[in-house]
Amino acid sequence: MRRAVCPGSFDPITNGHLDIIGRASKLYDVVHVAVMINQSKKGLFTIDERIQMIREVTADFGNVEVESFHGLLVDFCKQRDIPAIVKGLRAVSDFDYELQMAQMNNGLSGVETLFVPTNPTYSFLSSSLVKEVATWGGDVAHLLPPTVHEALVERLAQK
Ligand code: COD
Repeated sequence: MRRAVCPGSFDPITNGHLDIIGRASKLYDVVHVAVMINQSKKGLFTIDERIQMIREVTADFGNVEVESFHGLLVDFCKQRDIPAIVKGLRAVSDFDYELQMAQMNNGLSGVETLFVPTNPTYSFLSSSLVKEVATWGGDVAHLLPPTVHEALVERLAQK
């Protein structure tokens, strides 16, 4: 059984994330989406809300499992016998930090990182930018799965 993990904050999941998870799901038997718990940073959505949204929008792929984790990603991988991390690369600016993390993770446990070039449609896209634009009334509907967009609009209206 070939397994890989797509890790991230996913606050919330965007079409850029979804594109990478979908492409990974064609390459591996099982793709674990690992939602990082960051105790020092309060997100817009709770971890459970993020997991629920990701489960909904990845259900059709048929081989995606969604869980949270805290601590080191390599420990998440070790516990589940996952040999590969799949990351999307948006631009050269992503590369420096991603390379450092890939080399550190490989040195810690031997896990490999595979980089998938972003779909050019989403190369500028990040969860934080989407939240910022939406906060000021900008239209981000085309950048998110519809259910996630609805949840974002609703959450921002409560603030
Ligand atoms: N197009 C393509 N891919 C994208 C896009 C896009 N538009 N947006 C995001 N992605 C991909 C990237 O691969 C990105 O890495 C991933 O989705 C997650 O993105 P975010 O923004 O949701 O998540 P981050 O960047 O906050 O996640 C960072 C990690 C959780 C991956 C990292 O901090 C980590 O592994 N932490 C665990 C602790 C650890 O092990 N630390 C040591 C590292 S060496």
